[in-house]
Amino acid sequence: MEASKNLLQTPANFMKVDSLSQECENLISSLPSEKDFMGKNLYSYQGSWYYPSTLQAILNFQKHFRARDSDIILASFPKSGTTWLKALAFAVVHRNKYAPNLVSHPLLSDNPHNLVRFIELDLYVKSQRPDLEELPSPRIFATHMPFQTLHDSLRDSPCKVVYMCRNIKDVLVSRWHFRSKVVRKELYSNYSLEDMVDEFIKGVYSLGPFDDQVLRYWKESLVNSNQVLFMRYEEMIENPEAQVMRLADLLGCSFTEEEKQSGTVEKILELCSFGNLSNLETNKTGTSVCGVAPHAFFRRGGVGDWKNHLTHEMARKLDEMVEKKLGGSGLKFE
Ligand code: PAP
Repeated sequence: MEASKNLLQTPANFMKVDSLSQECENLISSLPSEKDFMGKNLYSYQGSWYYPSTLQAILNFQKHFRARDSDIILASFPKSGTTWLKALAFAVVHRNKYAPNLVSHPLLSDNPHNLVRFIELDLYVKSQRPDLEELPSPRIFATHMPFQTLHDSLRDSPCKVVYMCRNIKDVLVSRWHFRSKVVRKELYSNYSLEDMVDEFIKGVYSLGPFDDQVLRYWKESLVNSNQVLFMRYEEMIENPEAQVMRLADLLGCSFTEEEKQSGTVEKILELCSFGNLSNLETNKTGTSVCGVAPHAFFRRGGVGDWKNHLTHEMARKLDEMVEKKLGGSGLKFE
């Protein structure tokens, strides 16, 4: 705990240095290891890189989680629109209980990360066995784990998985700004945006690599479209009504004609919009159970901010890497 306080502006759960089980210690000693941008150890487990506390949480999850068929898992690579997806899924699924224009709607008084909690960055990092049995169905959880790690723990449950994907260049720029909000500057003062680009190219960074994760969820959504929905941040921006209807369809709560006519879809979109959420007191000054102040999850939103930050060469390197990894998969980024 003390160590994390020294590193972070806010005590984000994912970097906490808590005690590890013997099982986790043993596992770690057998895993490939690399240093992150602050010189902290990262370990490669089932195709992704983690800090020890996250790894411990994943082991807890894999051992103890019991999926319900009605569960909904929101998956994403960090900075791909997770907060937005959490808000939308919550509003869509619970719209009969909480009408989107309700003045006491939970999304107006609490932040999306408290209403839809992260599996490995919140629930299972705080407790080896969080009590999830009391939660009413459908339960909604979120994760940044890759499909292979998540899937094993679902043990053939047909529960729904929604994946939100975003252009790698906007993801990187968003991550860059987010990092400056949660990690003290002096700990990476020599570390440039170009270094982050190289980190992405190499694929060694917390919760990375991006391309492997995206590709796997993409393929799963193609072969198992009844269970896995692949959404894109850019499509959400371009045609949000159609995308929210896809979301509701997959979650088994399609909008009725009456709802469509009466503007329920639009009201949900307005409730969950960047403009609305980012201006709420709860998201400006509140706290979140995942250890990061909610305002850090709202910057500017939208598509293409990378053009204001990345040089032509940085963008070229990222495009080349994506083309190499995702070329031929049918998945393209502008
Ligand atoms: P996480 O994966 O770490 O939980 P996530 O919510 O994916 O974070 O990332 C935050 C990004 O989503 C920010 O993007 P930016 O840095 O490019 O601005 C944030 O602004 C954006 N975001 C948050 N809420 C919304 C929303 N309601 N609509 C659109 N974009 C949003």
